Amino acid sequence: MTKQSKHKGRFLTLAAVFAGLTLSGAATLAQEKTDHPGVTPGEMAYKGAPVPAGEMKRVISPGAPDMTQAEFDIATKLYFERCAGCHGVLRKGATGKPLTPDITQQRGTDFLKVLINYGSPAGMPNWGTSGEFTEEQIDIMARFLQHEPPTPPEWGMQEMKETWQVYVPEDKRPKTKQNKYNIDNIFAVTLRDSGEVALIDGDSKDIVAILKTGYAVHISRSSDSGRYIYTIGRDAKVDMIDLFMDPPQIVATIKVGLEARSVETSKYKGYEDKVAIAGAYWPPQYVLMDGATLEPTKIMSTRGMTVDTQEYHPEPRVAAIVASHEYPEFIVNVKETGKILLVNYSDLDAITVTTLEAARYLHDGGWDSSHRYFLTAANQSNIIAVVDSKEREIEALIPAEKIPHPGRGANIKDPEFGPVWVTSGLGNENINFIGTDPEGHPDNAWKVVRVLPSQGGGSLFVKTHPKSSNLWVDNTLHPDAKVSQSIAVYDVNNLDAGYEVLPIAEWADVGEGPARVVQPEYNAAGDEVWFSVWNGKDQVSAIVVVDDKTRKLKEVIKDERLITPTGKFNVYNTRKDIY
Ligand code: DHE
Repeated sequence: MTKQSKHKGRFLTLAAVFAGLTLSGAATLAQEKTDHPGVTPGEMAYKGAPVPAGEMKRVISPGAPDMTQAEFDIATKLYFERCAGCHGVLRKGATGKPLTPDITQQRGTDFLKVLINYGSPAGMPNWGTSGEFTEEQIDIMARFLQHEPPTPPEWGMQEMKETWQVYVPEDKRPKTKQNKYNIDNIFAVTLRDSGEVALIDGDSKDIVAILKTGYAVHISRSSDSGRYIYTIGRDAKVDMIDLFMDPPQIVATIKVGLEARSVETSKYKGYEDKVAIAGAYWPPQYVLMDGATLEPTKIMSTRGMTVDTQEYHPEPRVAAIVASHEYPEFIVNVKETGKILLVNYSDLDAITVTTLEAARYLHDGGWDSSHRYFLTAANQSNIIAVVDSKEREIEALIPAEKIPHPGRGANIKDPEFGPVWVTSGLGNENINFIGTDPEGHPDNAWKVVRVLPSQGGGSLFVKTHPKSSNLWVDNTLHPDAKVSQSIAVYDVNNLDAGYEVLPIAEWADVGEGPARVVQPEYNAAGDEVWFSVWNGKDQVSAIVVVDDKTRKLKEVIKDERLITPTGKFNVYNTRKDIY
């Protein structure tokens, strides 16, 4: 364990060829140098995760070079695995540039081949020189990009109903808890590459159940009562787990699209556990479902105009969703249009949607400590948008440092500035502290009042707890293993003293592999912090439990079934929005 003062770690400009690679592959490449200063390997690893392609029709466009069906199939697969995350399914551009035929045909095959081979300073990875794409694949991709993009199928009520299954009807479920677990202290742990979720008893640290879910579950959210956990797979499969059963099991499932990241459940008084919502990346839509059965009731499209240039966007993906505590509403981030929707679910036959104008490209976010203000990152605009859920308006758009990435953020009482919400960043080392108390501390509200350096860039998540005086900051995607395998912890009462570094992966002793440390999560009592040691699929991973007061190792949870653990969601903290 090393004590460090303000350490200015720098994000290196290294090989940026991670998209779609396995974690161990990515780690090897991280050691290589690149001449593309706009790219950080961490960012590429993060944005470029594979997207399921699905069935698609071949589109032949006038003016584009010939392709065989076999070549088209190869290109479609490569595009969805490596390119769609940044350029969008329809190639309208997101964090990557637009790649529509009007642009690509002008550039021509030779230009595109060079671009794909060498990459660009603006952030395009060097797919050829990195050895990721063969010469033949580059030629195929250069021709493919000059054709109209093939469109994945839509996914409406019929498809949803066909995939909807209730394994245990409501009246067959137990009326009271049948197991011995303190369900408020259960953790739902994403096992990313095995398509499973592990339920771990926070008291005994025993694995209660390993449940087959959607592919690469992204998040889990608890119902307001804490009885149910809803998970969403990257493949848009929602699974609903009943924690009253012994052992807890999946009672209903539905696929809400082809690709998704968000799920939430109603929390407004009188509507607890009643309505569930899932947001999809493809098709661009969200669906309201019955909270007890997942029966889909209303599907709402997010296609429409962008907030700034007011141009039509055919693929605005749904990012973070939270449930309002002020109204029977969900707050829905629409990434590409930069709009935040307040979706009122009080009358499902007459849904009202209030559209707030924020900034592109909305991603993740969380509540301030009063649960009135929702703070969310518009990460390519380097802005934190603040929604006042009571007045139902945008309270502020706050400039933040490059690529803010809060997860749900962390709420602390800053000794100098009062209540603040904290976010770290993917693009640089800065941790931003934003004042959130317009009444008690009006001069500090909605401003970045403090910036602290973390260990470097590539940070994904920060965490604290109302009962703790620690602020934990990961650097999961930092290219230096020493940094990505450790955690920085700050004393909230003495922030200027810098941070202490805890060697989490070393404590886990998992052997070879990238062993990235990701996403701190507290237990229900707020006296333990859990970290995932996220290794390659065929390597040993672990969860490390640290005593919050002493910052000493408390337990390492290792089990051959814990394959690639990433996100962890404690039932109590998730249902009460405590972070
Ligand atoms: Fe996430 C939250 C999207 C990559 C782990 N991630 C979110 C949310 C969105 C999102 C929209 C907010 C959901 C909400 O609150 O309703 N994530 C994406 C991506 O589009 C992206 C960049 C690429 C992809 O193809 O998925 C991506 N995310 C990752 C990872 O590579 C991570 C590190 C590992 C993994 O499991 O895939 C990862 N994302 C997480 C976690 C959360 C999350 C653990 C929830 C954090 C929390 O504490 O709430």
